[in-house]
Amino acid sequence: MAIISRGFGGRRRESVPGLPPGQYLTHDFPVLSAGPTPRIPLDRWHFTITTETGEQKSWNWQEFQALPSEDVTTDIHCVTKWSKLGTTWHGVSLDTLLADVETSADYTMVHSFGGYTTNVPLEDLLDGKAWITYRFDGDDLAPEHGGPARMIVPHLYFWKSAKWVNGMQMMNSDEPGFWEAAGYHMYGDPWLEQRYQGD
Ligand SMILES: Nc1nc2c(c(=O)[nH]1)N[C@H]1C(S)=C(S)[C@@H](COP(=O)(O)O)O[C@H]1N2
Ligand SMILES: [Mo]
Repeated sequence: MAIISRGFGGRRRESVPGLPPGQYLTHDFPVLSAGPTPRIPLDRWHFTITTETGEQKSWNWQEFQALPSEDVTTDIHCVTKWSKLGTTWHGVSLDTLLADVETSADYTMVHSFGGYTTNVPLEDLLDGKAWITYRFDGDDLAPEHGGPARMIVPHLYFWKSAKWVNGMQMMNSDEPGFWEAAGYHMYGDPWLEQRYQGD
């Protein structure tokens, strides 16, 4: 009997629309940080794109705030198995930030204040798939969730969504970031359960 009810539980979970395999729903917003929360004064904030040829494009907070921004409603999926559906954010799309950037690189390394890194293919940041957000659920983004601003790449596991983001480097070949070097998957598609290397 126990085996049958476990089976049912598994099937019921997987049948929630929008919930990738192996995930459960949470209504909290857990905090997952590999180190202390950096406090970044707005007058020291910047976001810098560096191409594979070394060209740079940079925005300070004021310049960043002046860019066109949009509301985003999206589901998020952490590799530790929690998912939140219908989260609401506000920020600038990577399409806007990358519009005038000339590159032939296929990969990027996203960098954060505090030293965190994560690799994301360039095409996964384009066409309305990624944003640098500074509001969550109608409020300024809390420091523990990445404020003043974090990237969100919600179609990949949430470790790809760098908190306290400050830049990205274009790369001709794929290289592992912080968690990827520790054994997490290089791509991280939650629908394919790409949690760890070899998944
Ligand atoms: N800079 C930075 N970004 C990060 C992390 C981190 O430790 N440092 N953790 C990642 C992981 S593993 C997850 S699941 C999410 C957690 O975001 P949250 O704390 O807002 O829930 O942030 C991701 N981005
Ligand atoms: Mo995570």
